[in-house]
Amino acid sequence: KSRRQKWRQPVASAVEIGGVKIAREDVVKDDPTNNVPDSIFTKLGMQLHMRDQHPLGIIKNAIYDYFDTNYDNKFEKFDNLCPLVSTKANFDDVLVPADHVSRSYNDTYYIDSQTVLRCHTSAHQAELLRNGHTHFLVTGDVYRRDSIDATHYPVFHQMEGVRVFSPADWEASGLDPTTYAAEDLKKCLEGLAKHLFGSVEMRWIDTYFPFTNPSFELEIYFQDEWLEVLGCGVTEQEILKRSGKTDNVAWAFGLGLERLAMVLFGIPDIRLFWSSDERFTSQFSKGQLGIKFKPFSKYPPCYKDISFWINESFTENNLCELVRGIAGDLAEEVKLIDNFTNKKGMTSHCYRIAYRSMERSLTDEEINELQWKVRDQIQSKLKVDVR
Ligand code: FA5
Ligand code: MG
Repeated sequence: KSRRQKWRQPVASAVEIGGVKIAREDVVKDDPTNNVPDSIFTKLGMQLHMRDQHPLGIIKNAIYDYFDTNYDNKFEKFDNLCPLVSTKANFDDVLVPADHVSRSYNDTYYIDSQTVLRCHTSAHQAELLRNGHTHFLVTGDVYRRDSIDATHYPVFHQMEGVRVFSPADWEASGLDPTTYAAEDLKKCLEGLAKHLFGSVEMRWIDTYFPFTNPSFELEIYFQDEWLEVLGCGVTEQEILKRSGKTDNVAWAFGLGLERLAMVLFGIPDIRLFWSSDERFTSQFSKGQLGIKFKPFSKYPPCYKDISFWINESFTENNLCELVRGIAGDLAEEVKLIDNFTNKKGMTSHCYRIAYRSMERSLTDEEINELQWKVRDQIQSKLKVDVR
C-alpha cells in the first residue's frame, strides 16, 4: 500500500435519512452526469442541525423559539426532508432561468441529469405551498461546489422561512401588498437578529433572486468584515399562482445557519462545525446561547503556492474540489494571488493554498506530500500546465 492511502477515510456504503436508506452507489456514480465525490457522500445523513448540543442545533432551536413566541406556534417545522431533490424542485419550481449559473455542473452536485443534492432549502418551497402550508420553516443540509475559505464550505445548513398573507392582512395597513410584505419581512428578521444577538452591527443590501422581488440580503459585521448571513424577499407572484394562491402575497427567507452561529458563538472557521474534537464539542450545550467559543488551536498555517497556465475548462471550483479531495479539512483557504496573460494570450494563475489543522500541528512531510499530490492531480485531472 502506498503511504498516501493513509489519508483515505473508509467510506460507509449507505446512510439513512428520514427513514430512507441511500446507498453510496445511488449517489456517487462513475458517469459524466454525476459529479458527487466520496467526501460529499460521507456528509449525507450527518444532520448536524438535529443535534441539540451542536451549535447548529442550538441556533435552530433558538430560531424556533423566536417564531413560536412571536407567531403563536403558527410556523410548521420541517427538518428531515431528503436532500436529494429533482432539478425541477431545486430550480424550475423557484423560477431559476434555464441559463442560470447555479444550474451548472460547476456549481451544483448532480446525481444524474434530473437529480441534484439540493443547493438551497428553497427547493422545498413550491411543494409545501402546493400542499397548502402557509407558515413554515425548513431546515436542512445543502450542497454547493464553492470556494475554500473560513466562511465557505461545500456542505452547509440553511433554514427557509415562508409566510403567506391574505388580503385581510394588508388591507387595513393602507400599504400595497408587496410593500406590506417587504416591511413585515424586514421587521421579522430584524427581530430575529435582536433575539439571537442582542445588539449587532448590520445592514440591508438590495439584491436579486429569481424567486423573490424585491430581494434583500442581510449582512452582519464580523471579524472586521461584512458577512452575508441570509437572503430574502417578497415571493414572485408566479410561484403563488402555481400553487393555487391568486389572492395572496408572501415573503420568504433563507438563513445561512453556520454564518449566524459563527457570529453568535464567535466561531472563527466554518470547518469547526464538522469537528468531533472534544475541545470543540464540549464547549456547547443545549439551549445555551450566551457562550463564546474559546479557540483551542493556534497551530500555524502552512502556505504553498502553485502556478499554472489555465485552459478553457479551468474553474476555481474544480480546483477547490480537487484540493478538498486530497487534503480534506486540512485545506483552510485556496486563494488566487496572481493572474496575468502573456503576449501569446496564455493566462497564468498562481494560487496560494493554506494548510492548517484545527486540531494538531502538521509536519512538513505530510504537507509536502499533500502538495505533491495536488500538483500531480492538477496536471492529470485539470489538464493544466504547471509552471
Ligand atoms: C439562497 O440560497 C436563497 N435560496 C435564499 C433565499 C430564500 C432568498 C428565500 C430569497 C427567498 P444564497 O445563495 O445567498 O441564497 O445563500 C443564502 C445564505 O447561505 C447566504 O446568505 C449565506 O449565509 C449562506 N451560504 C451561501 N453559501 C455558503 C457556503 N458555501 N458556506 C456557508 N454558507 C453559505
Ligand atoms: Mg447570497
